Amino acid sequence: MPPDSIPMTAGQQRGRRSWAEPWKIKMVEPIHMTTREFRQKAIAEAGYNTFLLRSEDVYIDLLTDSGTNAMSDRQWAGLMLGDEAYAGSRNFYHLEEAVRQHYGYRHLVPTHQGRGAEHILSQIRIKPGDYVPGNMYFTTTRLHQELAGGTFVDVIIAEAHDPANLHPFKGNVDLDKLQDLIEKVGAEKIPYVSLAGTVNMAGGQPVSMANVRALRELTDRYGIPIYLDATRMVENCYFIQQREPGYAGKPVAEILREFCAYTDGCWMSAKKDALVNIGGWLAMNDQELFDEARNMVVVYEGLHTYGGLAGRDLEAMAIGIEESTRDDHIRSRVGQVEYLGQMLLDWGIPIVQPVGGHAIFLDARKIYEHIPQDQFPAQALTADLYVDSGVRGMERGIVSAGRDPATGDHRYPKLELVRLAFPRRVYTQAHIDVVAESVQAVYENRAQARGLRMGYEPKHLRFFQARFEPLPE
Ligand code: PLI
Repeated sequence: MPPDSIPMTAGQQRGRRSWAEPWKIKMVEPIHMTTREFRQKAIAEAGYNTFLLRSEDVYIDLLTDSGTNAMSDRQWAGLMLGDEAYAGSRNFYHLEEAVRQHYGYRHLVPTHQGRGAEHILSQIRIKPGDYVPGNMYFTTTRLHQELAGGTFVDVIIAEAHDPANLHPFKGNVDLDKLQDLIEKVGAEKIPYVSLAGTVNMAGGQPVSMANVRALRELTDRYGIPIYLDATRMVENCYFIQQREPGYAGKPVAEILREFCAYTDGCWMSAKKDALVNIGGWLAMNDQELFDEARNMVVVYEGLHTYGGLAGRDLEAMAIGIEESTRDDHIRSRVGQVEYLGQMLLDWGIPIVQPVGGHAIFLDARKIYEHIPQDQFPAQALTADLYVDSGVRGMERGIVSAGRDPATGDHRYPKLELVRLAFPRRVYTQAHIDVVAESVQAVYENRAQARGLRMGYEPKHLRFFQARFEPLPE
C-alpha cells in the first residue's frame, strides 16, 4: 500500500486491485453542462417529467439503458454487411444462429423491439379471463397482457418489495404463491408464467438457477409453459455466477444456456443486453406457437425474416449477442453499477440493495419521506437531480405503476424509486463520480424538497408523457 501522503485509487482504498473496461474509446460524442437556471426552466417546460426533456439539455443521461449502448467496431462493420432483401436476408440467418447458440431456442421471430414481441406473445397465448403470474410487473409487459384480456398476478418473493432486504435473488418466484393461484383459478386459466431475469422494477434483481429449476418442476405438473423476458438475462446469469453455489467457475454463456433450457421460449428487448440501439425478438421451441407468431408478425411488424428491422440491425444484434455473453464484458458492465452503488452506500444514501445489474435505484420513499406517495416523491426527486447537475434518471414508483383497470385508482407500489440506468460502454468512471456527487448534494438538500401535482395524465403508460407541477409551499 502507498504511504498516507499519496492519494489512493478507489480500488486501493478497498484493499483490492482495480479492474478496467475491456475496450478503449475510438469515437466520442460531445456533451455539455448547462447552468442551474437553464435546467430549472427546461424541467418546468418538460412538466417535471424527464422523458419530456430534450436530450441536448442533458449532461449525463441515465434515463435508460435501452437502445443507448455504444456499439463495438465489429458491430459498426456489421452494419455494412446489411442484406436489405425483403425476404430471406442473410442477416436473419446469422441472428437465428446466434439466438440458437446462446439462448438455445429453436425458432426465432424478429421484432422491432421488446414490446413488439410482448404484443405477439400476449395476443397468441392469452384469452380474456386468463391470469398471467409473473415475478413483478413490467410496464409494457403487463399492459400487453391486459390488452389481450389477461390479469397479471405478482408472484415474486416478498423480499423483492423491500429495498433494504439483502436476499441475493430477490427476483425469485414464490412457488407457494404460484401454487395458490393455480389452485384458485385452475391451470387452464394460466396460459404461461411470465418470468423476467433480471427484474427491472425490483431494482435489477436476479432469479436463481435453483428457483427456475423448481419453477419448471411445479409448472410441469400442471402443463403450464414458462416464457422468459430475457431482456437482461445475461446480467442475471452474471449474478448466478457470482452468488449461487456451484456456478463460480462457469462462463456466463454456459449459465445462460442452462437457464433458458428450463423455459419454453423468450421475448427480448435487444436494446439492453444485446448491445444495439434497436431490435428485439420472440423465440420458442414449440412449432405450433412459432407458426402462429410468424403469421402474426407479418400483420404488425414486417416479414418473418426482418420483423420491422433493417438487415443491418439484425446483423448488429447477432454480433451484439455474442459480445454480450463474454465474461469480461458483463463483469465490467455490472462492475460500473456496483461502483456507484458502493459509493452511495458508503455515504449512507438509501438505495435498493443488493445493487442490481443495470441501474442504481434511489429509495425516494426514504429520501423524501416527508412527501406522501400521491405527491409523487420519486418523480420530484428525479426532477431535482436533473436541476442539480443535468443528470437524467427516471421515476419508478406510483407514476410508473399506473391505475388499476378495475377500480381506476392509482396503484400504490411498495417501491417508490428513482432509477439511474447505465448505458453499456458509454460513460467513464469520472462521469459516475459526477453522478454520485450530485445524488449526495440532492440528498443533503432533501428537507427543502416539495411534492408534485399531476396536470396531464395519458391513458396508457402514463409515466412517458404525464405532466406535473410543483405543489405550493
Ligand atoms: O423497450 P422495448 O419495447 O424494447 O422492451 C420492453 C421491455 C421489456 N421488458 C423489460 C424488462 C424491459 O426493461 C423493457 C423495456 N425497458 C425499458 C425501455 C427501460 O427503460 O427499462
